[in-house]
Amino acid sequence: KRSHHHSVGIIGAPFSKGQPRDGVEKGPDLIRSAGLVEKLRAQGCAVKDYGNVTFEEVANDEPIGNVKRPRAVGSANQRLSAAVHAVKNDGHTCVMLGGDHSLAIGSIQGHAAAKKDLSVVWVDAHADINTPLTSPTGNIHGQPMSYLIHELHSKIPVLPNFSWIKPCVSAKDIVYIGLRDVDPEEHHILTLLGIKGYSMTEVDRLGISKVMEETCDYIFSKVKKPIHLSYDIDALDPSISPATGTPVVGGLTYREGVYITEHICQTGMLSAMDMVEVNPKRGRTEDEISSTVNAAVDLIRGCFGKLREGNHPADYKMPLP
Ligand code: EXY
Ligand code: MN
Ligand code: MN
Ligand code: MN
Repeated sequence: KRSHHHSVGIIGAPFSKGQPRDGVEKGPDLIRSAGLVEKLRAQGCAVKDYGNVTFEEVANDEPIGNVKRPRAVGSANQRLSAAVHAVKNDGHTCVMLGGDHSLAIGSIQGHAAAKKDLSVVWVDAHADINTPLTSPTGNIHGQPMSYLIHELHSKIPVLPNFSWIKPCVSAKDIVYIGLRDVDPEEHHILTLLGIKGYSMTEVDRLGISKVMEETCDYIFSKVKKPIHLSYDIDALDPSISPATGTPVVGGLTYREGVYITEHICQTGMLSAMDMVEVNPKRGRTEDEISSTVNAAVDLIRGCFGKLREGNHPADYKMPLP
């Protein structure tokens, strides 16, 4: 039984320059149009929508090495970080609507500024842990974790507009779920740092309930740190969420995806989350777009108490004849 009521602060980040495909900047408003705020209120949450972060136009954003649009990404994340910090200081659980996954840099940084010592649960087909020097594409949405982890700090070169970033997560406080497209360089980093991860192979072997039980045993093994849940919609199978920039076959089912959110919710430790990489321009039909967006909304609802068994308000009174 849960009488816990959630106070949710929503911040939109319509930003796409961490990767090359446009459309992902439409994610925040699309997720709102699908009724996110109303649905969270209907399930008993107090919701404040802080609107969208505005980003500066960056001229002459030439690559540094192979890293694409570093100045725009650095600047956007600095603004997002301040916005997330403010939402946390107002006492809400923060929901950051992306936008591409490079935004996890600002979201986690802003979260860490308000809450010392986070754990990060990263649900994604990809590990997003390339350094600027290992990245095969130069796209920063494949790199955010590398800027945030203490143990990788010495491997990160200086980039314009990145000097405000201070590593704020320890390798031992991270769990990946849903991995199935990991670059060799990333696999080396994950192994070297001993980062905990449940690839789709482990999801197949253990089942999602055991994966979540182990995930929480692991992150809560010493102290109960607040959780930052970074949810990339491409963790789900593309049959459910095709409208995304880098779909990979063999993903989480809708039910596994929702189970993760229900389990994270019941820990009572969710402090901030990201919902990223919803890109309507990558959907081939209206149905593909709505399936992706509705999945994103349902995953967020699962994080804030929606149960598939049903819910009712604690003070519910049956009508009398
Ligand atoms: N690992 C590849 C890269 O670094 O470019 C692909 C990254 C895709 C990242 C998506 C959003 O999660
Ligand atoms: Mn990602
Ligand atoms: Mn991904
Ligand atoms: Mn709860």
